[in-house]
Amino acid sequence: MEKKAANKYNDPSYFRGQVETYLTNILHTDLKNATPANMYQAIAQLINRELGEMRLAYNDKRKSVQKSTDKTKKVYYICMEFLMGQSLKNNLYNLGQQAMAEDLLREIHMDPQVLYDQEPDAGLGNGGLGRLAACFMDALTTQGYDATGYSLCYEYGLFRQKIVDGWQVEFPDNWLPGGRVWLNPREEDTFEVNFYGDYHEYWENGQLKYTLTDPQTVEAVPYDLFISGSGTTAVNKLRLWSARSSGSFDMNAFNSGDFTKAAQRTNSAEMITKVLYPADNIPEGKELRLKQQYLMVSASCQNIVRDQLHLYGTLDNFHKKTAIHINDTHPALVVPELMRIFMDDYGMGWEKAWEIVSNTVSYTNHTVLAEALEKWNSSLVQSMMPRIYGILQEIDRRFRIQAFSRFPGDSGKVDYMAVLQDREVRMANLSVIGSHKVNGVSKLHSQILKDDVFHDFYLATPEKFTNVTNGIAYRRWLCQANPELASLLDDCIGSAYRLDSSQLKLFAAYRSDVGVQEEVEKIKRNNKVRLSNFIGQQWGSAPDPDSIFIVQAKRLHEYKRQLLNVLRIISRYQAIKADPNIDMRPETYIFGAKAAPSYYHAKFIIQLINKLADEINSDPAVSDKLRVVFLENYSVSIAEKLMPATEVSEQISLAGKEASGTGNMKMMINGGITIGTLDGANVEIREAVGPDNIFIFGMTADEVRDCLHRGYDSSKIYSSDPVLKAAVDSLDRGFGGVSFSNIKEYLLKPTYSIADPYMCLMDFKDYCRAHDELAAAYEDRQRWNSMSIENIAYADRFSADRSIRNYADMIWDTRPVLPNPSMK
Ligand code: 26V
Repeated sequence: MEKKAANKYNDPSYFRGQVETYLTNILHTDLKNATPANMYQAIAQLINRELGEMRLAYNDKRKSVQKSTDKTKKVYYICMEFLMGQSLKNNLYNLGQQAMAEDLLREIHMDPQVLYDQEPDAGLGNGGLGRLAACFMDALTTQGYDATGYSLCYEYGLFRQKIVDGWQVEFPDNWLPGGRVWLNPREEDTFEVNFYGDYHEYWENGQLKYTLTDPQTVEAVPYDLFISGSGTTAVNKLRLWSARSSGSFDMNAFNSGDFTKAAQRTNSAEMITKVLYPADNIPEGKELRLKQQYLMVSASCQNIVRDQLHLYGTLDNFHKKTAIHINDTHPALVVPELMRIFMDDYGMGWEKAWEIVSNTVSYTNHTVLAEALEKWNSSLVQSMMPRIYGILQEIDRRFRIQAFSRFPGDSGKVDYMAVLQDREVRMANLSVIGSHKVNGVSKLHSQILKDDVFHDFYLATPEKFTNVTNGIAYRRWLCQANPELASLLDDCIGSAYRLDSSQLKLFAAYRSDVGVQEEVEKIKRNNKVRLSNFIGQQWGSAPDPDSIFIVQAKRLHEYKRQLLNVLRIISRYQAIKADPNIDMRPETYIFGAKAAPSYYHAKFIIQLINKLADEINSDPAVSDKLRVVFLENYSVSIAEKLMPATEVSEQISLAGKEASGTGNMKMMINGGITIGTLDGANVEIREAVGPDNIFIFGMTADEVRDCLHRGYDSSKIYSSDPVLKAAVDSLDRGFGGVSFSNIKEYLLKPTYSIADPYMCLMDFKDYCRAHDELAAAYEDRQRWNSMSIENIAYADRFSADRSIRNYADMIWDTRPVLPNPSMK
């Protein structure tokens, strides 16, 4: 009762009145005439205002809790990417105002979905890493942790993908016009960040001093995005820095009439946050990217230190009240930057500063691919941030002394672990050395970090290493994306699961309940119809909802092996051509994938998928049995339509390469059945559902290592398997009029590295075997539906809420400042 009165926004007539006022005063229209775009704008600004008021009230609460106990900390989650997607529906859901808003829309005959679709995705990330950060903000807030996310306010998010003649073409993603409503500018919290300049070190009274003259100063202007939680009055924020020139113009140039030159300074500063780098898991060692990293890091660290001093007036308890998490190595410069601030701005000595910094910072690794481990050219770092480089040299020097005493005489090992080596700055080593905890994102991945990637560090400091398996914001990916399934769960197990994911397990009791099985099947079919209609509207040809929907949606990368999927589809195509009367259920293969623009080989695979789709879909002899769909511009909002409609979840990376995967969890919780390798979180999915509710195939990570060790020869496998050989050979003639001999060569000839480096051919036969078993299981509708039910139920452990509690307990050592009253 008190709660209701406390929030006027819950009152439908107040809500409606505020929307009407905005429509008339700002947009000069009214409820009768408002377009969906008008309504989106009006409701979104209202919700943003509501969140702002909640934030104000929460600020007092969280600060007083922080000051009154030593058991809570402020968590800062720093990440170059937050792939937020749309916000309106999520915020309405979290605030419990979705029904009220949708009632108002229905009254004016507006389809809520049409309204939600007005909102552009905030595509400020590439894929798994950035989406994880977004899911974590939801879990942090819902559970009442005091947390702030820091990132960059890219003017352009991840490129929009168009497919032209099968080939990926990139277009700018100008998200701000529609997305700006959620961004709250905070001019007054602007910080200055220095780049370049003349740097000189000198000794004075036995102390090393320095001068830095004539740096290029850039302003970092913050834009705050409020993060709502479900069933709570807590509101956290994601602070996005936007770069701006500190002096408006180069006045000398301006006065002498050189206007272009005068504007250059402004332009080059503003370039820093112009666009998100569209590469994930492939090297992109560009100067501008390093500038992005340092801008984000320096502004965030200055802000964090100022917050701390405002609240406590001292830095002495910094690591007791502050946890700074670096999400992958991109923010690793927080280590030297905090050292710089503590020493240069607050006169702290090295030892004390190091003690505080290394006990504050923790680091998550998200990839084991050697080529994706970040390294920066030393001279680039030295010229762009000379003081930071000076500090890196000292970190490196002290680390080497320590490492030598741990591994006496083994200079090879020490060089390998060092920060500065071979004229490069190694960000992963810096992150491990500067952190008190390091974690991987699934059990297998964390083990590989200990055994392999960071083995020597593990030997030296085993207590640093731990695991936190990824999780997803299931209120978005299940409750909002699949409302029919969510309400079936409400009916069966009660609605408590919506805040306490462990309750989801109760649904397993319904595995043999024929009525529930049929409901699950019906809901899946409804979702397939919706997806099929969407595909039809967007690209002209709707797949048959009675075919089985087999989905592989993720970034395009060799290690994820979309090519393995394609080779099998080709063999299916050939089998149907050879036997037009073959008895089979129609199959629809759905792909969603963006390739890094510079990743040529990946783009060829996209073209292969699209050309194969053209040929199969237009061949009347097969098109009623086989269909291939490529979802152009795969994004968070397309994923929200795709996950609920997925029946088969393809998670087929080469074992040992996929750190975790999170799409696998989203499909699972929507009742999709996994066909996959024992890689990343698939291992734990199998543990959760048991071997009968998943289709596992292929080599294990250990077998992959052994096989490579013995010497892998793909051509032997090719020659000994006629089905595989025919599929590979068909690449020469190609599809849709385009030859893909280059891909055949990649599979068979050791041109750049070994042939078929991700071993598609090796796992092909077992992959086909697993698919055959899956097809048989699908025909037994009861069995399939009960598998589906168990997958939904046992997805409970892949909740981001659980991941965040693991981080809080094992890594940050903190507790909620405002425990969610509805959570246990
Ligand atoms: C690395 C690099 C290297 C330099 C150039 C740009 C760049 C950008 C990103 C990365 C690391 C990306 C790592 C990543 O996205 N990993 C994914 O993280 C997911 C969340 O933990 C996980 O589920 C996926 O398995 C993993 O591939």
